[in-house]
Amino acid sequence: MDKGFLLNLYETMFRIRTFEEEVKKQFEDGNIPGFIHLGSGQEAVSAGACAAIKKDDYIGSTHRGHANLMAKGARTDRMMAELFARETGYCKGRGGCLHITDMSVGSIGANGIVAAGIIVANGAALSAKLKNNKKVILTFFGDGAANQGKFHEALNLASVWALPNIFICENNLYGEATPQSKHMRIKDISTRAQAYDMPGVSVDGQDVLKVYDAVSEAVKRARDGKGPSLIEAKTYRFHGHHIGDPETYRTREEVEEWMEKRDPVKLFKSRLLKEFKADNKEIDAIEKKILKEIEDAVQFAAESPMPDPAVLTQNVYV
Ligand SMILES: Cc1ncc(C[n+]2csc(CCOP(=O)(O)OP(=O)(O)O)c2C)c(N)n1
Ligand SMILES: [Mg+2]
Repeated sequence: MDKGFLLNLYETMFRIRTFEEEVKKQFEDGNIPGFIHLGSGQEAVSAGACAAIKKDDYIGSTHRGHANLMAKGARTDRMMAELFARETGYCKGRGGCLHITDMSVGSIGANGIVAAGIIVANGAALSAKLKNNKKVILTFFGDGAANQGKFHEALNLASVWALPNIFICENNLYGEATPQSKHMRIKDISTRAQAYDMPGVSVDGQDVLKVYDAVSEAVKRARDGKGPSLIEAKTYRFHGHHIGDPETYRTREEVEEWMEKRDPVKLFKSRLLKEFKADNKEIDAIEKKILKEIEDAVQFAAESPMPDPAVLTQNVYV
């Protein structure tokens, strides 16, 4: 594999991790209002998946969508400003964590309603099919969302109409406080693909190259007009459901084990150095660049104006 491509994957994952950890700090310092759902630990899913599509393809996202958006190429300064509820944010400070979106990079939206984005994504896929422009959409959602009626309706319709929609389940083993074993009988969510006659695979979501390979295959199929696929990426969120979650439903040991042994950023960094012969200096340069980018993003957000109360109801539906 091309080393530049691999280093780019690392850069994306390191950007997501650094951004998310900084958001946690800024929230705890009182600079960010509302609720924040972090994606630390799940970086390889977004990075690997979005590396398999083109700039003008689409993504559909969730309440835990910062990583999806960054992997698709959104700017971290405008994202940070959105979380700070500033006028310079992507949604002029009206959207925040749950609705942060940048249509210019092909994101059709995050969504605070669990699984609602899956239905909306079929619309984007249908438009691509009707226009025959060969675009595809990656639709991200969680394990909890896979129990919603909307998930089943969307997969069925996408299958019947052979829509170019690649359904990506970020299975982080919990739907809020409920472990997977208590909210479904099956182990592999990908088996649900059988009901809709589409390919379904489960991959290690902590391995960015495994995610990239699986999504690339599904993308090829979708572009060839053969319809949707379901990919389940098994992953883990390092922090609570939202910042401030007391996490009474899982043990500290479990979290620490994932952080120690299954950290996708650390795992890929060590592979880059050993297996792909990357240079320590190349990696250091990437990390330095990203640390500065995120520092600048915080400064941009902090110095940006709050929305003027007189225009607060502009750019919202109601
Ligand atoms: C329709 C609906 N039901 C309940 C909620 C409250 N809620 C927000 S996130 C969440 C859990 C979603 O779990 P999952 O789909 O696994 O995503 P994760 O948070 O693990 O990324 C719930 C129940 C909601 N926002 N929308
Ligand atoms: Mg989940």
